[in-house]
Amino acid sequence: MQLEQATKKAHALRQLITQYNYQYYVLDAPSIMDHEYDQLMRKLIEIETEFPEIINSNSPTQRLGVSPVTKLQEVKHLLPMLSLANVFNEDEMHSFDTRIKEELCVETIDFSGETKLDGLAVNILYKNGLLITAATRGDGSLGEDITHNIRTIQEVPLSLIGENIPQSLEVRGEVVMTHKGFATLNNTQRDKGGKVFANPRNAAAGSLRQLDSRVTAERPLSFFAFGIGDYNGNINLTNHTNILRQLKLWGLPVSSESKRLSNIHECLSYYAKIKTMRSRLPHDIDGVVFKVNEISQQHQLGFVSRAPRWAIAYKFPPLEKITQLLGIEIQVGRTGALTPVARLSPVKVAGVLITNATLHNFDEIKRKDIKIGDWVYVRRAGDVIPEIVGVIKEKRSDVSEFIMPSFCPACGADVVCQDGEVVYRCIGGLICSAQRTQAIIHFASRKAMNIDGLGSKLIVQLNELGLINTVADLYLLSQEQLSGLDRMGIKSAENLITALEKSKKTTLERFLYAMGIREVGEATALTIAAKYQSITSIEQATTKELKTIPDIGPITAFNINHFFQQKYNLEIIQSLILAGVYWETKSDATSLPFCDMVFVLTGSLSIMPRDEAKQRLLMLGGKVTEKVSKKINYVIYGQNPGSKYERAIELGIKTLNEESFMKMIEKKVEP
Ligand code: 9MJ
Repeated sequence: MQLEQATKKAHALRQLITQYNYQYYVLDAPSIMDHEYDQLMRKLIEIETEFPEIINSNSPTQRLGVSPVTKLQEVKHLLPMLSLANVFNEDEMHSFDTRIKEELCVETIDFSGETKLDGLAVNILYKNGLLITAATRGDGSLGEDITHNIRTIQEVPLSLIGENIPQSLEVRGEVVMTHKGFATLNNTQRDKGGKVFANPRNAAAGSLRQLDSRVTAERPLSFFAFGIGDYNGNINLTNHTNILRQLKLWGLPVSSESKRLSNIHECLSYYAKIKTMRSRLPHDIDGVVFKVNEISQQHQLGFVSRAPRWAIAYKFPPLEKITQLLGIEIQVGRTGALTPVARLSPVKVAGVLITNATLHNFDEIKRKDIKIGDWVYVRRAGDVIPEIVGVIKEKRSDVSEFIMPSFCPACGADVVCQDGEVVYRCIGGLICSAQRTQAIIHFASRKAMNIDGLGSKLIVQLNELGLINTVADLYLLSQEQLSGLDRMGIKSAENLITALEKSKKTTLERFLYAMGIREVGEATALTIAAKYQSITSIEQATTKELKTIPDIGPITAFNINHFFQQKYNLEIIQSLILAGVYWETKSDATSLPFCDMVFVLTGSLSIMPRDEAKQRLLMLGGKVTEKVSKKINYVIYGQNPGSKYERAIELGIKTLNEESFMKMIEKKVEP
């Protein structure tokens, strides 16, 4: 290829890639498959490697810096970056509305409402459509230069698209980290002994202040534009809604929740709506921002002490509060695992009174250096169990160390911690009433035997009264016994008997899951049930044989085999069957449509979780494995399929995208 041709080709590829990035990140509507996108990138890299002189810093191949910066330099914002004044209740919102109406001498005001992202505000300067610098807010006038890190965020365009691109444009927005990204990051950090972050905001801030952009590139950061600063171009932006629309047209991601609101009542309804959505959003928000929509009115109102008078943040109650740790109690689980639970001085977090928080395990107490009597930050995000985020060391006085007991608090049996495990366990097994109770709670749960109306309180009561010792005793309970219990009338007793009766008809996989074997979740139970088809065959399976099943590791295989070696467990199974528990035997495996066919799943599936896809294939007689070899019948690929997909092409194995896969499992025939 000649230089001229290479330049043209590279330019066309860059434009295509920018366009596909835009469709993916901004419009959330990808129009090509990930591997096709990867091919375009690869082609561009090839050309740029052959003709390095045509590389420019805004090429999509150039997101990563060559070497770390030595220090974050200062950057002056062209127009100061303002912060927002806050309100915390409806009265304050009404005062804000009244104040600006009076000031503007108008009867009604048009607002723009948007979520208040809880991340880090940044300012990105584009000149003639190219990203030049990016900086933190700093003191509002001077920020820190984080251009090298902002460039690693895929959804931030390195060059703008569309029409009427200003000669100079400051884009204002927030960098956030999703809850999922935050959890993954902290797990990785924990595994490699690195810094664990207290919340997604701190993680985003820490990531943006890295000197080495290769570290930032590994961090799951997102960006949303919420406004502009200085701009210079021949486009007249007259209201905030137009600005957001225009930013999106220029290729910048904008929150999809923003809405034009015509009065204070609509603002209050918007606040209420966003508040109910809060826990379902992928990232933290700490309130809602209302902005006077008309730019001319914004100018008229101006600003005071670095905060615009035309905007307000209506904050949500915080997700984190400070309280005192009164004690640490131990809960014994179904498998004997001892979980420390924090007893807290009651505190209202995001509208809910919190008295307990999970401490996960002993290691977590050590790692977070938590002592009884400490003042701690408690966080409650969405439906997540409240947890202790950290300790306020400065407030520490008169504290005591938590010591893991050597004996089970429920049954007095020894507590052991096996080498390499973080979990301490009671070795009491079924003599431990706590383990027994938890095992019965698990047996009755929805995904197991699904015994409607048999909750944990009732099970504890039945256990304490000596009415049930094993799960099989549940089916021996009489209506008279039940109606004599606390908060149980004749009608509820009758309902429970009916529910118990109904639960007898089950499936092999549910039954197996209900046994509560360590490491055997629903997916594993299904795999085993699909493979063996009968409880007798499972009982006879050796550890060696179980290990050969895809996704069953040596520990799970040992646990399954060990469980069925126990005479006591076999007796319980026998009693359950005698009590009338049954399931229909599936048809012979050889008659299933995909019998003996082997599948590999690769890439992220968007139609259904990978576990489910796997289960569906197993149910139809197929096998699912990890490695691509000549023995594989189909490779099913989702987004970012990577090397397994490439290997399949190399070996000439048939590949199926998600759509064809769905068709195949629905029709139960090969495509
Ligand atoms: C956040 N944090 O989501 C503003 N913000 O506007 C939104 N912050 C802001 N707007 C002017 N949506 C100053 C700050």
